[in-house]
Amino acid sequence: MESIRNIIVLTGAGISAESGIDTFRDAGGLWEQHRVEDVATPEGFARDPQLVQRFYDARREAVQQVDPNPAHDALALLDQRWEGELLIVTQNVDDLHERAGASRVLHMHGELLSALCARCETRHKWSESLLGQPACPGCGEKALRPDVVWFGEMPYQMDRIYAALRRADLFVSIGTSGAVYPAAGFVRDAREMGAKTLELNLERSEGSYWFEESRQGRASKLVPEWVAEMLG
Ligand code: BV8
Repeated sequence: MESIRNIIVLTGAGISAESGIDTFRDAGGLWEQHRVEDVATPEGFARDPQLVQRFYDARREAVQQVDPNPAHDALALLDQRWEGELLIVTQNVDDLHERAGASRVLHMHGELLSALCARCETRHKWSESLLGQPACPGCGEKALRPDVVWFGEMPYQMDRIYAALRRADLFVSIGTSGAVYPAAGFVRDAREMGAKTLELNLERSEGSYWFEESRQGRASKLVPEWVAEMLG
């Protein structure tokens, strides 16, 4: 594609759906099984830490039973081949982008396979349960929480994301409903800064209006097709 050098790709739960990871808002999704306020807010954690730790323990275990799908593989190929700037900003807390081989990945809402100490703020790669309140390897305090961004908390590396949005020639959104901010506002930011905008999603998202082009279908089909176009 002429004049496209810097690309920013935003991904959501839809890109991991075909790997067998529940999305949030689709039928039978996570938010049908749990009240957001109870499991994904600092207040919910303060109220019932066991409930929250069980919720994330189950997802941490589940993600280790599944594998990346062709959509993750295609983005990893683009990451390996694209000479221009590329940043994959994911709202997902799974590690499927990295397991597919992508390295230019930023987890704006955190990672399941990481524990954050609420006392010394150090992070630790973590694949086991946090329910038993294990001691923090850094300070020894029993203050480890899931290293994820809850509602009302500031997403990670926002300055790096806005810097990439400012430099982007193309903004692509994959598998996200556009319901959660500030991620849902990135398409408008990118567009206002002159980038082309493309949506790849099973159905039109809440922010579909802001995209110049919107393609509907499964990520495992749409993403490899789009990457083939980019690599020509
Ligand atoms: C913050 C981590 C201050 C934990 C998550 C402005 C207006 C209104 C409200 C707000 C606002 N600004 C802030 C808010 C409040 C709030 C918010 O947005 N509330 C919403 C509900 C209205 N936002 C916050 O609290 C954020 N923090 O604002 O701090 C601030 C503000 C500005 C700048 C700096 C600081 C923090 C939000 C982060 C919360 N944590 N996750 C965890 O995972 O448990 S959010 C979580 O939900 C995900 O990370 C993701 O972001 C969101 C789920 O959305 P999707 O990933 O899109 O998934 P969903 O199921 O909804 O949709 C799936 C899509 O895929 C569908 O469209 C479907 O059609 C499609 N699909 C399905 N299968 C496929 C497919 N597509 C292709 N192929 C398939 N096979």
